[in-house]
Amino acid sequence: LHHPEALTHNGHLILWIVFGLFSVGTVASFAVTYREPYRRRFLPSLGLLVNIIATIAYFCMASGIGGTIVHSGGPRSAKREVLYARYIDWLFTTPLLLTELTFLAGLPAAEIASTVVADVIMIVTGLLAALHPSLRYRWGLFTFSLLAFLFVLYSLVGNARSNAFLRGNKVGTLYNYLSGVLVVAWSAYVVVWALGEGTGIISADSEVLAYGILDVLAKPVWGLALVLALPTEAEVLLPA
Ligand code: RET
Repeated sequence: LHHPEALTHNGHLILWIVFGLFSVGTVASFAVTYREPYRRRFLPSLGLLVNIIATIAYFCMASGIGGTIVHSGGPRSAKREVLYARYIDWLFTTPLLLTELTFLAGLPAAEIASTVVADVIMIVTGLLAALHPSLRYRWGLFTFSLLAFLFVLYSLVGNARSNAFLRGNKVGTLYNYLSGVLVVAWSAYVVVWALGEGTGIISADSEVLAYGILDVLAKPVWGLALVLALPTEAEVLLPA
């Protein structure tokens, strides 16, 4: 590559569009949270926070900060723009999303904590993988990230699922649905990473589009589905 694979005008346009979608998601989450009485705002307010953080992250990326050109040894991605701002967003939002889902399931606090810690390790090693200048070591860090991800998935489909069914059939069914969508959507991030940052098979612009679609699905759509489908049995009340 003679020129670094940087975002073009199209990439920035997509980032602004996703910023717009998240702004709408934030307004919707705000409305959904504050129409609830105070004690019922725990789950919706986590979703609101996720949308606020992502809106700010997309504003930064669209307006041209939060990216850096990375030099890798690989043939396809010798120089490429990596939007590290994503990982800062994910560092806060993925724990919040997991907190929503595991509280819904009624998972014991210690297991929520270990799931969230694994998730943080996943994001931090994923960021380091994206920034590492050597393609070989990049896949080493990717492997750490993937192992942490597998731990997260294991606790979601194992213990958390059985806990959700202990809270009743309605909660179990909703949990099954939401965790199923989560497993598929989150796994798709790994595929996009491998095709984008990992190998340079897709352009930086295509990567922006793919992550944009996944982010809108995994944050506002998924979060609003959780809150709007919540049966009374599944409420997580704030202390009185
Ligand atoms: C990376 C690359 C390294 C391997 C793994 C990854 C997983 C990322 C995930 C991201 C999820 C993001 C969400 C964001 C917003 O809602 C870092 C791509 C395992 C699972 C859900």
